[in-house]
Amino acid sequence: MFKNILVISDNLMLCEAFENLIHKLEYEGAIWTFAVSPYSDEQNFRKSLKISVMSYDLKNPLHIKEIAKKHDLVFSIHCKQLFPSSLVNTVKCINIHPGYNPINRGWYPQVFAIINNLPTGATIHEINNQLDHGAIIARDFIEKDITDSSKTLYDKIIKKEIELLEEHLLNILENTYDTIQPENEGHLFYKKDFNELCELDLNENMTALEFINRLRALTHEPYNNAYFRDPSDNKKVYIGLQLKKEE
Ligand code: 0FX
Repeated sequence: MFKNILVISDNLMLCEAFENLIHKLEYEGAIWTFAVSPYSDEQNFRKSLKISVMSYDLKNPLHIKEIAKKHDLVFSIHCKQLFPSSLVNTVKCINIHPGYNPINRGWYPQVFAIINNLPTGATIHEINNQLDHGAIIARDFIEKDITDSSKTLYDKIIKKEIELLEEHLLNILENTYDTIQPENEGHLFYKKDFNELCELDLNENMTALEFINRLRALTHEPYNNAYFRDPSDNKKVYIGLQLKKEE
């Protein structure tokens, strides 16, 4: 049974959902703390959450020492910093990943699932020393449709992450869960792969399907992702796609 639990995140919406789950759980006697990384403003999180909120920089060895001393379980629910070995080798750390491991490891899984026609979903896994490689506690697919953009798929994935947490949180806290090892290397994509996708070459040849997939994979309101350069002044022109199936 874990008693001193830290939830590190840069995603307020997920923290709110997680806090609701904690309140619904019949798990007495645990001390819960939330924390944000330096990418987020903790005041903003404090305004919306009832549980106390810290700020930790996972690149700071003193912060790692403090986390390891105070906590016996740490969740990453979309924390933008990597968990260093010094932390994952000392305390049990668990990640909620917005992709189906090992098929969609790494950055913005739904984007690469559309581009590469891969299934996608969500995974809860133990964190080890390699990105999104730890033993899998729970995972599930979501339905992917030709009308999905990055944003509509992402919304389905977040919903699935919360469902998986709802189903498995108590077993995790009681340390009674089973794990399976990822079957293979799957796919791993990085932020730089995403950045490269965003620049469209006006002379590139591709099928209409490939072009539609590229644009819907990069359509995620409110962000400006896909762009081409105006040949007259070299300025970026952002482009998104609207998809609507007939009734
Ligand atoms: O919190 P999060 O949804 O998660 C991301 C990664 O996908 C995940 O693999 C990693 N573990 C986590 C730490 O960071 O990130 P976000 O809120 O910055 O982005 C949410 C979605 O928004 C993303 O899947 C794609 C979209 N997006 C985001 C940015 C910043 C864009 O389309 N363009 C962007 O510039």
